[in-house]
Amino acid sequence: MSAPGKADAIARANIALAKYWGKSDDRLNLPAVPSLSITLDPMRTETRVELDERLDADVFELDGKVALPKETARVTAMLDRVRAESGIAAKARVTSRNHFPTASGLASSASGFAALAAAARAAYGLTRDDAKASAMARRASASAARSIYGGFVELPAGEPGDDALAAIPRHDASHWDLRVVVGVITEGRKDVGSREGMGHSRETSPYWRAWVESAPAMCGVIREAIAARDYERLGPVVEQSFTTMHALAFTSSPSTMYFQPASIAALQTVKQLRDRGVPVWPTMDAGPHVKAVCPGEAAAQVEQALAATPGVLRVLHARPGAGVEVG
Ligand code: 2P0
Repeated sequence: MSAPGKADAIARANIALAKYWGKSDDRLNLPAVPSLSITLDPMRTETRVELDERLDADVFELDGKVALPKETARVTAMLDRVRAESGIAAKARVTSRNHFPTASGLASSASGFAALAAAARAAYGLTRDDAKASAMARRASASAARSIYGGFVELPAGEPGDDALAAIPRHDASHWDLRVVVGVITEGRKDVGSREGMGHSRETSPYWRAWVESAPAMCGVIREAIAARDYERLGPVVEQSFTTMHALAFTSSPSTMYFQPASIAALQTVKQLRDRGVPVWPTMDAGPHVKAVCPGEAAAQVEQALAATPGVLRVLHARPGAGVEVG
């Protein structure tokens, strides 16, 4: 075998400023709307892929424990594609570790599948090709396509059938010192997962069509505002992208509501800060946590105010980070 047989990769989480919510092709996992995110430090996943001719099936260990069968099945699905492309049939041992601050409110699937795609391609001897790794990561989890690249990254909407769809790096991490301050809200019931939630929105929300029609313009403004480092233009659209996405979830039947009372309190904190002249706008994902997006110089004030908000357990501070690193 000419493959090195073993490779390591590190990938970071990301947070979407323009949200992805809903698919145009379920089988190929293609998004119905474009999204744009910041790849984040210090939330990262480290993954090792080691080929082992003696194995009859892939083995996946996550954070020191053998993973659940359904988690291993998603890993095997990706490895099967790498095996098909490389022509090497050997199974692999995959070891993955998340270095996330405790209950960060940020999903590890994006960094996890990005690190896996990059490590697996290298271990099976494929030449580094970030666009291919991004498309492969997208098949597993669309947000993972964005974590292949650092800084500010866009994932266009996919036309059904376009299995090559990959993210596009717009600017690297040094382009703009934007910060994301996460207000971690009380751990309560388990939320409806993103995949299930977005499918339900597409099937049942009367606003689905309006979302698909309006999301590209919001993403376009966000793209332009980032290019111009224009925070005044960026902030209101970042808010509108998440409120429109949550309106979709909220108006699904039965309703999917990700907000908890403390989410509202944290959103009010952000609004009050802004009323006092602090540049800060919020976003939220498929969970109750509030993520405040602000320029670096405002971050300390935002952290302090969010930490003092009733129901906010702790506050985390993230900044633009690098794309996938393969070793
Ligand atoms: C995003 N989210 O753009 C949006 C906003 C959550 C809310 O991408 O079904 O795990 O695996 O492609 O990528 C999370 O959804 O969904 C997500 P699948 P994924 O960040």
